Amino acid sequence: MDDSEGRKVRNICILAHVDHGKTTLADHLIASSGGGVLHPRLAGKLRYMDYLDEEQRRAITMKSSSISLRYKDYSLNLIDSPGHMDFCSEVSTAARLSDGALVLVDAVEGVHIQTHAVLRQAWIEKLTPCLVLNKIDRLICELRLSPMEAYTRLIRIVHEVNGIVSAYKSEKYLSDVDSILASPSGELSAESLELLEDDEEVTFQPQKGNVVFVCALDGWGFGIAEFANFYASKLGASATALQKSLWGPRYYIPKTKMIVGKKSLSAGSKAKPMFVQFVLEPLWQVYEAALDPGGDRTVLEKVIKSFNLSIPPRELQNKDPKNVLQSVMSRWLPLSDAVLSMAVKHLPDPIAAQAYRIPRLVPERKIIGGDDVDSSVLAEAELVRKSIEACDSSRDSPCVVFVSKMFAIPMKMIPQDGNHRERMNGLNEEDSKSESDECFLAFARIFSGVLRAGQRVFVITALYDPLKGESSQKYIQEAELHSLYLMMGQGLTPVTEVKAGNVVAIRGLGPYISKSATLSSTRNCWPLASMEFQVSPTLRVAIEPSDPADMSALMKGLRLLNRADPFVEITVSARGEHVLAAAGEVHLERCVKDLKERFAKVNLEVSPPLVSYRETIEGDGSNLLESLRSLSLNTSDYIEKRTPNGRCIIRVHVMKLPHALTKLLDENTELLGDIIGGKGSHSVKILESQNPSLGDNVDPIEELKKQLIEAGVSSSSETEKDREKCKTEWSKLLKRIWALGPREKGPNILFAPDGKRIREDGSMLVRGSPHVSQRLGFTEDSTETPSEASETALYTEALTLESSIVSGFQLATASGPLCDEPMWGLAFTIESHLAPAEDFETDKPENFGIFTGQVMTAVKDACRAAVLQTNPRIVEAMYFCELNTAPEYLGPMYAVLSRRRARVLKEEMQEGSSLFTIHTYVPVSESFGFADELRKGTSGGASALMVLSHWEMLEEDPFFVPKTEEEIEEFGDGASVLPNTARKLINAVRRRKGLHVEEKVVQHATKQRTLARKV
Ligand SMILES: Nc1nc2c(ncn2[C@@H]2O[C@H](COP(=O)(O)OP(=O)(O)OP(=O)(O)O)[C@@H](O)[C@H]2O)c(=O)[nH]1
Ligand SMILES: [Mg+2]
Repeated sequence: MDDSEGRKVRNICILAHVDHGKTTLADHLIASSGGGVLHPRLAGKLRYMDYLDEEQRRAITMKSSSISLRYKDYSLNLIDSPGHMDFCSEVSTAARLSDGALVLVDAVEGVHIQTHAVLRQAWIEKLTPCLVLNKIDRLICELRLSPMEAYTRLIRIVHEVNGIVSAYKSEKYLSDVDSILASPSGELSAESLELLEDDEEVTFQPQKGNVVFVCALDGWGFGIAEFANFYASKLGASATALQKSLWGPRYYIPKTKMIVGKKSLSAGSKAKPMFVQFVLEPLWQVYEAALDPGGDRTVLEKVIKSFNLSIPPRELQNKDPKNVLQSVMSRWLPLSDAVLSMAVKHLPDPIAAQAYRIPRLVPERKIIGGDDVDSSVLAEAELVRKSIEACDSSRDSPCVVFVSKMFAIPMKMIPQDGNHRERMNGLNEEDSKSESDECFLAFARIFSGVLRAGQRVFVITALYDPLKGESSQKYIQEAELHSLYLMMGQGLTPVTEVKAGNVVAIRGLGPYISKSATLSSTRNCWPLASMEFQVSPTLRVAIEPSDPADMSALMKGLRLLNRADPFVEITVSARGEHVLAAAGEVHLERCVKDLKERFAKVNLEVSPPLVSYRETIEGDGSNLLESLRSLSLNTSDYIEKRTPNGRCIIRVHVMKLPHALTKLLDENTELLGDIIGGKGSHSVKILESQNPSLGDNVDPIEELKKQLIEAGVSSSSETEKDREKCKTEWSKLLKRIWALGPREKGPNILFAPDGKRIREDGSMLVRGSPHVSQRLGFTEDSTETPSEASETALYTEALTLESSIVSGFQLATASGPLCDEPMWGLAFTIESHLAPAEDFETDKPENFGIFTGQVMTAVKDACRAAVLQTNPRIVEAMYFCELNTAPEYLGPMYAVLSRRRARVLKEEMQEGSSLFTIHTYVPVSESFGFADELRKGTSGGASALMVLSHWEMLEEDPFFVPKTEEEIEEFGDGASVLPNTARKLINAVRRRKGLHVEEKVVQHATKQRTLARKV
């Protein structure tokens, strides 16, 4: 195999918080190495990669797109990604196709919410990162920092970024929000500066060469190496020695020509760190010389002379000092050289990268037992995996490609080559026929082999398992590819074949893939692991055409949109509405615009956002022990229901689960679903968990079990004795988990009742089975020892009723009593007693079907009634929100926050600048139009970014009516009490769902009368 070609490839994505300058940086790289698609003078202004109208209009990137560049003899695929939270799914797409990442941080704004998120994404996908500190010019011109202050600021940012990465590395998994809340507020004492010695473990170190300092707007930038080389001859030191000392507390003593550490400095010495003296001060001088009205122009000339820069005199005579400065700086320290030389040196080639990314790409599978496994299939699948690991680009190796998203571009943008026109006339042109204006392309990377235009491939979805044979066939299709294109931003260059390790756009997969997929030349191939998304689409609206006759156009449009946008979700609600789920307001707005103008081309009505809620009961579940004691049904409140025929009596008790437990169940629904659904026991076990929280080599099931036990106990009890007691009680209870709900994997638990099977009156208890406990391994498979009871017909009937009870529980937890929203964090114990059939004449065997239905309904009603009786509460979703504002806008900003029921977590002034950063929680229901209102209220002076954070219970009682004297005094006698927030939310949902709403239309007739004024 010829490696040399592959070794010269780099797949790089640019990641950063919104507006930190990714697209501007990409512009300069394209201008210098893009083969002339972008004129250098336009670089930084054009934002070439933002070719969608909407992107140019809003000046933010909304999708990731790639461009092929040539630098020296390297070929680079550069992927620009969006920084806005709404489009973070595009970051996942970009990260999967790359091997290395340029992580940008704005030197003025520093680390932000999305910086955390992209660093995490890079870490999950095992990308090698390099750090680019951008907007250095703002430190000089805007903040007017001295070189020494700028240095402290830069050190702090590098330190902070390193802190985030090391937290991920040490497998201390933190969600985005956790990591922001946990991070130190950026304080860095003088002592800790001392400790910034070279430590191999630290990821980003300017002296290692993986950090560059740039100004993307003006097109200049440098790493330490540039300066080290320059000073080597001047100071008579070796470049390597200088490289090591140009960052951190190293000082140059001119007298002795020695480089010393801080300790060796004589007391009172005014020496500055070498980075300040040799790097920043000259920069500052050039800026002052050029921009200050009385600046010393000779400094510029000195720079031009000593670096031998050839600048056309015309540019130097430009009236605008900024242009002169830019001409000098961009030639002295060209941005693209600094960034690209770092990229080819520090970022891995695909061959090196795939070797260690393989556990993430194709997790290793271990065969346990497995007599039914076809060994030849297994051998080939293993071979394919090896070939991916080696990034084998020889022609006879299997071809494996990962499609990370589908995107639509207008048909007229597709280059029309001869070969292509031929195909247009052919029979195979499925997508051009049905969707004549839009063409779907797959954004993909070849991981092994060679992909050719026109090749036949298997399209494999994530659920495919080659070992399962027939039952897995529905997850695999065969397709013929059309053309392959190298991407140049919007432009496409047709190519006939592409080798492993490259990024490509593929045409002809439109009908086969909706979001992402694996392509393979052989059936016997594992699908590549799915990507992980930072958030899920949460903003839901119902959509309908303005003219009902356009329904079919809308349906077609929705189908196309669903395919063209990897992150949008289209569903049909129970009431028959078409519901579109987007990641946020900006995303939603773009989706609607796309629908109107490109995909459906009809006028649309968009409903106000549909917000989801949860229902629960009062309390925080912290006193588990207490709840456990009251669980024994006799001592506590329960709801009793009887089936209409009277044969079955159902008693339901409900209690609140500890918060930690609810959260755990909520976060692990997928894993739990797999375990309970039976996947955990399959002969093939995925060794590496997809969940980074659980590390690389931990069995996810074991880990989950451990956490389940802890979550139950940790919340309660002060004393050690109580703790122990609670633990024993809780572990007993863990052996009784019958089901989870809703949909068998939600955050609500059904416990099997504990009691005597046969009561005195001859009725039989439906015991249920601890099905979930067994799956989780809390209890053995317990087939009961047969007793005489099991012989009877009553026993058989009781067994049959078990599934009705579980179904009733599932229905109840899926829609609670307040407003038919799912329940949250509740544990039910359902005790059903079945009386012998003889006592009921009406009960004929053929009626048994009806009877099971009655039991299901009774269970559902009883569960809902139990919740209603136990002080129900509404739970709402919360956003974690980061705001940035100048001090003069703090007032208006707080006004907006309080109108939105926001809870402020912290307010902090950013070190070295006058900006404030505020962290708050904002209820999702209050978040619509929030960013807009904020912008208007503060004349654009404040910006906000939100991530979905958690569910939170509203303490307010939705049914509150003042009863005691004090309450009546405070709130009035009930007639004039305004509905509280909880009640308002519930009513809004009920009204939307067409449920009955108890409301007085005329609230106070007397008051209304007084409103009429005599004229
Ligand atoms: N002063 C200064 N401004 C810069 C610099 N680099 C970028 N900008 C400005 O920052 C703004 C955002 O730049 P973009 O390149 O669009 O940022 P982005 O990271 O691509 O933003 P998204 O794609 O929306 O996340 C633009 O107004 C740029 O002109 C810089 O080095 N100095
Ligand atoms: Mg951008």
